[in-house]
Amino acid sequence: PVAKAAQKLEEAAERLLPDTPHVPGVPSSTTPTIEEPTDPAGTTHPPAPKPDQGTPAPVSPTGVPVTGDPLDSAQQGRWLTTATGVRVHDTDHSLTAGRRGPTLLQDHHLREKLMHFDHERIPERVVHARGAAAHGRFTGYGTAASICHAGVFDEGKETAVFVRFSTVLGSRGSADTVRDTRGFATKFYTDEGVWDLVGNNIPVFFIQDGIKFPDVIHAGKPHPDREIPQAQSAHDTFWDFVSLHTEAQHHTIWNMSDRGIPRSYRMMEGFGVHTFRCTNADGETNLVKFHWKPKLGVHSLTWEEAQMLGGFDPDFHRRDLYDAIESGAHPEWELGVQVFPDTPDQMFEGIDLLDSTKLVPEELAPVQPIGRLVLDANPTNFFAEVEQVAFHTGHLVPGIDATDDPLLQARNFSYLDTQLSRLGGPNFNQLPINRPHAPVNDMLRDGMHQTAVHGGAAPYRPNSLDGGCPFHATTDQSDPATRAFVEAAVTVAEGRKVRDQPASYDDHYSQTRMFWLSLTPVEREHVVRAYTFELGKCYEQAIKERQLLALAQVDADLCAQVAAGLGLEVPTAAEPLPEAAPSPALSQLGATWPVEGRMIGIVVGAGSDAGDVEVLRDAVLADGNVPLLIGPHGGEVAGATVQRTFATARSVEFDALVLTDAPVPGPDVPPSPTGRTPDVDPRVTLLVEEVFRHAKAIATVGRGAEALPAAAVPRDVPAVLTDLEAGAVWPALSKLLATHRAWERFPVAVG
Ligand code: HDE
Repeated sequence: PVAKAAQKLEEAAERLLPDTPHVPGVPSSTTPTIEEPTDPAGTTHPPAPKPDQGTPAPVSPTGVPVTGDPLDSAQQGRWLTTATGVRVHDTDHSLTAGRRGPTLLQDHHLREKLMHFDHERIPERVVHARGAAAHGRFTGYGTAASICHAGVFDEGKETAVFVRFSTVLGSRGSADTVRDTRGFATKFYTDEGVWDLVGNNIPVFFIQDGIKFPDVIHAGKPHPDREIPQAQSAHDTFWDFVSLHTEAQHHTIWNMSDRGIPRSYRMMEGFGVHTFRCTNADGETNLVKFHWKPKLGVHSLTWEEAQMLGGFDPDFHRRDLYDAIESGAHPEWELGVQVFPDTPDQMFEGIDLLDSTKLVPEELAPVQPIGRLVLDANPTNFFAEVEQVAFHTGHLVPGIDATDDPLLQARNFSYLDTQLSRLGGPNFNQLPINRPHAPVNDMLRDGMHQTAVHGGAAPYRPNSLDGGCPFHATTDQSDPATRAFVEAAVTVAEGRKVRDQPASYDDHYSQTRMFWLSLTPVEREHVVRAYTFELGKCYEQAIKERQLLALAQVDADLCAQVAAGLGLEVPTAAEPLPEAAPSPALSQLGATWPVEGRMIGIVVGAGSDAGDVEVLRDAVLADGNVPLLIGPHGGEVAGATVQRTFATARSVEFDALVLTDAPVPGPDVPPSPTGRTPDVDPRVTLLVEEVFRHAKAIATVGRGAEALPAAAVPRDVPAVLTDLEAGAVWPALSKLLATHRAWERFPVAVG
């Protein structure tokens, strides 16, 4: 009967599945079979470390040894587990019915792994999506006491901070070096709760009233039909907006200047932009603008460098910040304040302090230092910290308060609102990066992603069930350990409800012109080129013409040069040009600055002297900068390990270049179409040409100077130092780097 049943089964199978090559359990002699592997785990994988073998010491990109137990990067312990802590023996193979059969629904490990992966992304920030951040500490000088009683400014008081830098327009994966404003947001975890100073690297903003924010951002973001261009203002909708809303002209000229393309987050100023109100221990109020002044000075990329980096190293600023901190060059800023009397009109020297399109020149109100910020630790996990950090202009502490600036008022609504959808519920302040370092007793309960297990029965007050807890703190401000946050008791302007603005908001050009007049000739030339490039990318003639009209109100020379570049008529200014005087503090040039965390490219080849190379490297390193050896191939050259090869190096990565050889073309250089073999490797020649064109310092030792002629670099020009002793190179170079670039190398076209 068994044989009969088997035959019946075979017949049935043939009927039902005539094309099926192989019915399980029914041998078929006519269909090919595939040999199955004998080892289900696969034998082709390279050997992986075993749990009891230890793990090789990790290496960092800056060559700094990574210390600590590698097992710390695991969450807990050494064994892979499911999310519920059950140990897993195989995470590479799904549970299937036979080796070639379907996957079983029962495979919980597979389902859990995919479910979690499928939900790894959260909405990116609607603006400032692309950023990088670091931990650090802020130390008060005690000098703010006369204007502000916030404990964070007390002398010697140290407060933990987290700072996130960002671009505004681009998506999370966009390039760092685009022309844009940069965010500079600082979270102070003070003893009296979190204070967020959510600023930018430009002291003014595009609009005066927050109700226009969605409009200006819609105009700056990619066009809604094609979703291009990414992370740019060089397109029609942006220029359409700023030429129609001319209050944006002041912010726009800052963007068109070198401030729009910073060399590094470490080399940017930061500004709170709005005016805030501070209260001192006697209850007196003052109006205040916050400034971050970088220890390393304010420096920028050239436009060509910025564009090249967009391709060669889109993560340039993120890498720079991380590498500098890792290599011990901890970025520093001084926090300063401009202080203005809290007068009823909230004006200072004719400048409306509630108008965020205006700044107060430092010559009229000096920036007075009140504390120091040092960033000394990189994030451990980008998503958990940089992505999930939630800043808010409403996060204020006793002593610091908002003003009626309509831009700030709108921000106080917007940040909470956006975080609700970005972080998926109302409990984002419980995330580790947002958690205050002060005790929290908030009566906020439940909701999505609640992680606290609240005790007590009465989350309301007053109550008689939880011993009356929590209690109101006192409005008496004398004891920081017990006082509450109290809004400054200022009189609010009264009037009819209106949708209108003060008359002072109509001045859109006096400070735009002041900015232009404050720049040196080379900085002005960059502004002209930036406008010409950006408007040249617009296709709508009317928009270019309207923006030229706006420029005519700023400066006739500026307008004429941009018009010439666009091939358009120079319009006449509709109104007389506004009165304006230069503010020297607005120029980036003319001072010297400390040199730290700079990248020094050192070209080495077969003709380099190993002793020279060692002396050079050691001097650069000892002074807190990073030497990067560039050789014809990886491995060892001139007795040292090469970090970049001629194939991987590009000039934009280096702040200065040292040539220790003039290497001949390597075997990996394709033959020249002319049939003539160049004397020097053409990739080295390109390095030298670009570094020269970007006004960066060049030094040569040994045979290095022989590489200059191929790049048409003369010897007797500023910041080209030839035939130095190795020991003399770094002292000379660091002196040159203190001014960042040698602009004097080139005659400037624009006066
Ligand atoms: Fe923001 N801004 N902003 N902004 N802003 C955001 O909040 C907004 C403005 C700034 O690294 C958003 O959490 C409105 C001025 C920084 O996480 C959002 C207005 C300044 C960051 C928002 C402004 C800034 C943001 C998007 C006009 C300089 C990044 C994601 C009234 C003083 C913070 C988020 C970070 C982020 C709204 C204007 C700085 C949508 C409505 C002026 C540095 O809430």
